[in-house]
Amino acid sequence: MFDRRALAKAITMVESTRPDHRLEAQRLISEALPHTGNSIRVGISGTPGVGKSTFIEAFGLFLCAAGHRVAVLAVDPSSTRHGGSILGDKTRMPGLAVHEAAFIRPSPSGGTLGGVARRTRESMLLCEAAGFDVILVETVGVGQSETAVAQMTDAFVLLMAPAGGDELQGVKRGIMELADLLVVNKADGSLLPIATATLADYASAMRLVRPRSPQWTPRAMLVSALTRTGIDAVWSALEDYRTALSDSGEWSARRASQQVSWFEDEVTERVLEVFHHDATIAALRNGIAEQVAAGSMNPSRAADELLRGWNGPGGARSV
Ligand SMILES: Nc1nc2c(ncn2[C@@H]2O[C@H](COP(=O)(O)OP(=O)(O)OP(=O)(O)O)[C@@H](O)[C@H]2O)c(=O)[nH]1
Ligand SMILES: [Mg+2]
Repeated sequence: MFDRRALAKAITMVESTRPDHRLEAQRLISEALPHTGNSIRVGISGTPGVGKSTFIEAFGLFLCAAGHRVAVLAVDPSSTRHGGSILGDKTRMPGLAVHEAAFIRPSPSGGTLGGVARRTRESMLLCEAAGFDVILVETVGVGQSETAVAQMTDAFVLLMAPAGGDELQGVKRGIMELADLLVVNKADGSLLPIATATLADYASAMRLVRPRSPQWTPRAMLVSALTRTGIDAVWSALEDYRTALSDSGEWSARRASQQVSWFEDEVTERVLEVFHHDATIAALRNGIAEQVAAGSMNPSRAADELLRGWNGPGGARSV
């Protein structure tokens, strides 16, 4: 059963880099796994200031009122710079922060995108095991974190601000391709006309990008997170999306392939870890780097040279 403190502690374990904590985290994940899978995992992205937190507050409260349990996680590898956005996130979501059917976990501070992504995947599972059936993963729409989030969630919602034609031109096609749902926020007051025009622009731009799924044509819609209008339509669209993908088997196929990519990421990470902690490599590395810097060895040959020095984990020659 849901125990907020136990969940928070478990997430702290999976966020820790201490080797003994890693073992404990793996145990917790194994325990959680049989109780996972019964949720919808939604990535929510958008540029700073677009209204992600305000939207999640409105959307989360709407879902809680409808009987759901909502967990909010944040992926923000850049948060090292400002030491995490704990206060920011919680004060922007005052209602959700104190709601008994909601759980907000701010960005783990620091680390590589890969590390943050792994912790988020594990945290999602822990939240599911604790009985949360809607998992919202917030990420700032800069850098590569949205791709990582789109790959670990079921649905990807892209929030956009009302904007003129020039700004629209600047929106990267890559991010549009990720969106299952494009939501133009701030459709209120004096911004309403421009939001409406922006929606039309995006809707036609979206017709040019290849949809992620053959079962789903991405939709664009207007909301105001501030006045809480259009929020229910976002949820109905997500439910339609879930139905379309579930009926065709794509939902579970995607989750299966996400498990495999997670495994692949873990392998890559382990190999790198072992490699970087290898004594022979450490001894060779600087010397070879000096030759590269001096121009007496080309970087590509240097990499071969370094790998030749590696016996692999456990001493078995593997390269
Ligand atoms: N008019 C209007 N303002 C909004 C709306 N949603 C958010 N805002 C305002 O936009 C500003 C940024 O909102 P946030 O929710 O903090 O945006 P964010 O995307 O979470 O920002 P970061 O966490 O910094 O990336 C705040 O001043 C909000 O009050 C909306 O629907 N309409
Ligand atoms: Mg925010």
